[in-house]
This record gives sequence, structure tokens and C-alpha cells, in this order.
Amino acid sequence: MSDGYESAEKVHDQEGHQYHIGLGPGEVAPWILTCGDPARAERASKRLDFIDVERRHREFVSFTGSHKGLPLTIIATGIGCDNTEIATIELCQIVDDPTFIRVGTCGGLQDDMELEDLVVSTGSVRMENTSTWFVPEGFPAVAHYEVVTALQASAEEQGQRHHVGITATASGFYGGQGRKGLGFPPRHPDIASDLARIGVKNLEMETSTLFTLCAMRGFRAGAVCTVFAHRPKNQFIAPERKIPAEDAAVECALAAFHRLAAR
Ligand code: R1P
Ligand code: URA
Repeated sequence: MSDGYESAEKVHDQEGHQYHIGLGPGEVAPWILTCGDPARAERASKRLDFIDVERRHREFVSFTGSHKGLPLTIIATGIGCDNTEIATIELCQIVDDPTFIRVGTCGGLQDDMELEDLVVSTGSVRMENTSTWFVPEGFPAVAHYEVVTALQASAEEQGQRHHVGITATASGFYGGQGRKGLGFPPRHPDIASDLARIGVKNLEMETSTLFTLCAMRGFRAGAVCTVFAHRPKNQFIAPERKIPAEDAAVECALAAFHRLAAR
């Protein structure tokens, strides 16, 4: 059966620059940090020793350089699984054997969580349909165990409050996450508490597609997200805490990359 590689549809220019992300062969490192927010990618890029490649195409903002000697690409995908699909697939056209860590923000679902806690995903409920165009409904979106272990060890070493477990990836921030009282009643207003009851730790909008696509190819992927919304308590992070809280997740991911590279 053809896997499509032999006759890949051409969506890049003569030099192999990918249509949406604008990056070409040689411009992506095997260690890839992804996030939704371009401003987070920009801030994370300040931690690089140097930047070789900086590219801005639509919402895809990327930096390739070195972090303490480790070749690293940081890319913002924008919000959502459709963007994540594009970024992941285009990156995988131009780099060999990548390892991905998503550094995101999320809604925390469990009572024992606090705002700014980190959540390391072991897998994610596919409450989106982007991944469904590749795999059947029963296909599990799982993180790579080595990445999970590296993220957990890094969070522990850095003394960051963290939780490890199952995430849920929604295809929206409002309806898909059951947010009420906004004049647009969601069809499933109890989705957050229902997920909490079955042990799901957090809700966000990209992880299951990243995990599914990477699992299909045997590439390693993980995710660490900072709790910005405490859903059971209806709390949201204070504006002045957002950047330090995001930075903690970036720090955890960077340390995890180094752990993985040292194996
Ligand atoms: C929603 O506010 C966005 O924040 C979360 C969600 O997954 C969604 O992308 O992640 P990022 O902070 O990485 O964008
Ligand atoms: N990002 C999400 O997707 N959900 C939240 O509740 C907070 C951040």
C-alpha cells in the first residue's frame, strides 16, 4: 500500500521552503519546542545562545539556534489543532527524527491543582477532529514515555508544582471547553466537570494532534502546560503572573530536551 511518500503533493518552493511555516531543509533542528502564542516563542528565543534562522509566516513564528549547545527550533503554531497539523507535518518534511515538546497554557480540571501548576501530559483525549482525518476514533494520542519522564524529572528538579496525567484537547476555547454564561450556551456545559470526574487533568487545544501525528511516524512528543484557568474554582491567572508562569513551563521543557539529549 502506498504511504504517499513516493508521490508527495508539492506544497513547497524550489528550495523546499514549506508553504505555511516558511522554513526549508537545514533550517530546523531535531529538538523542537512548540507553543501556541508567537509572543511566547519570541520570549523563549531570548534564551538561545544564538539564532541562525528567524522566520515569520502567518501565525507561524520560528527561531532555530542553539540552547546551551543543543540545536533547537522554537516555533509558535498559533491556536488549534488545524494549525498544529500544518506545523507538525511541514516540520517533519524537512528534519530527520524530530523530538517535539509543546509548551502551552491550559485549564486545570482537578480540585488539587492551583493556578500556575504545570501539567505534563501522558496522553490526550481527542476531542477534536483534525487527527480523525489520519487515524480512527479509537487511536490513542499518547506522549512518548521518554519525554514524559524527562519533563517530570525536570519539573521535580526545578521544584515546580506539577501533575502528570491525561489531557483533553478541544477544538474550541468556549464551546469545546463548556464555558458558560457568555451568551453562547455550549451544547455540553458540563464537559469540564465530566472530564475531571474521569481523571482528566487539563483542557487545551493542540496536544492530541501533535501526539497522534508523532506516534504515526514513531517520533517522540510530549507536552507541558501551565494552568491559566482553574475550572472548578472559576479562577483565571492574574495578568502580571502570565509571563513568569509561562516561563516556568519553557524552563521545564528546555531542561527536558537536555535530559533527552544526554541519554
Ligand atoms: C487558548 O487560549 C490557547 O492557549 C492554549 C490553548 O491550547 C490554545 O492554544 O495554548 P497556548 O498557550 O500554547 O496557545
Ligand atoms: N487554554 C485553554 O485552552 N483553556 C484554558 O482554560 C486556558 C488556557
